[in-house]
Amino acid sequence: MAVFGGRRRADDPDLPPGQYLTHDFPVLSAGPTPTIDPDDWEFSIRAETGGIHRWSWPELLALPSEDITVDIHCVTSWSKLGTGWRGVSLDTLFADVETGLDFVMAHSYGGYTTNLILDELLDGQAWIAYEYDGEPLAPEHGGPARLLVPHLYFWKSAKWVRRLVMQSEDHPGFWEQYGYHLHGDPWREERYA
Ligand SMILES: Nc1nc2c(c(=O)[nH]1)N[C@H]1C(S)=C(S)[C@@H](COP(=O)(O)O)O[C@H]1N2
Ligand SMILES: [Mo]
Repeated sequence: MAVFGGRRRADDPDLPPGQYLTHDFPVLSAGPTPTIDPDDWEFSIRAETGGIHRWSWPELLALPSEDITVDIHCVTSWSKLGTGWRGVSLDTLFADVETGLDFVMAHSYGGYTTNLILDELLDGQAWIAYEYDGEPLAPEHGGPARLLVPHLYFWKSAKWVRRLVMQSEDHPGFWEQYGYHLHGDPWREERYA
């Protein structure tokens, strides 16, 4: 068979191993899209010190925000390069949070959870995103706001994020309990445990 012609996506240096490029924006949700009235929306961070840090929707929008252009990689093998978001850095949200714990469980409206390492959410690595491509984030993509952790497989970017809870151990979240990797680095192909 001729081997000429097709450019192999796997050889694209911007693509992690085993990923292919898509120009669509697939929707992957384990359940229905929750309806969240911005008046009822809140985001919180809970640390072991008992302190709960809470933001209403207007309070979130009043925080300094950033334009973010990043590549995203889904464990089902699609990658999308140069996606554009607007949101608040987790550095801003964690600024006044005192914690000695290393791990975080993200909880979403609707019940989805995913586990993360606090150090991997700081230093410009993660955001609460509320715009995509210059528009309010669509409900099916996690609107009004989702976690954005682009250096990990996209299942870690919890849609409809509601709170982050500090935890002393790296307990598995929703997909991690079904065998997805606890960490999920696409460059190391940490797909399944
Ligand atoms: N709350 C919630 N967040 C979620 C999911 C989900 O089912 N529920 N799916 C995850 C998975 S597996 C992926 S690949 C991305 C998909 O995001 P998208 O639908 O905007 O492409 O969201 C992640 N965040
Ligand atoms: Mo996914």
